[in-house]
Amino acid sequence: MRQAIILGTCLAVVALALGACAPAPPPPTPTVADRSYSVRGEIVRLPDPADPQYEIWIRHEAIPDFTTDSGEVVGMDAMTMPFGVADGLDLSTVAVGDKILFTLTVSWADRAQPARVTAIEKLSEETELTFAPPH
Ligand SMILES: [Cu+2]
Repeated sequence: MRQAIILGTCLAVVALALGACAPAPPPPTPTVADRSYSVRGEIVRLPDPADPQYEIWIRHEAIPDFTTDSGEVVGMDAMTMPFGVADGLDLSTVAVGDKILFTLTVSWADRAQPARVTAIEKLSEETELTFAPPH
């Protein structure tokens, strides 16, 4: 009797799982390989641990070889914008206003947050950053 109940429960779970899987959309196809850029900038805002987005705001210098999700090199002007933060990246050694050199890793397959900071290091306060558009 007890085995019959357990078996019945298992079948119900399997049926639910199949039902949930049936209309799944096809997985996104990454068109461009992951790419990393070495970028300099200044920290404008650190991520709020309570915010599920967990983004760092950086005023960054131009990224001349920035590549779109279709593989086109379009570059990115200097600007202030948010970036995702790689899991486990230690931000305890940096503060708002710090000049930094960071690695920006762009993974277009990650539709929710393709651009993440994967490494960060503090530059000296005397470092001169350039935010003017290139001419
Ligand atoms: Cu930008």
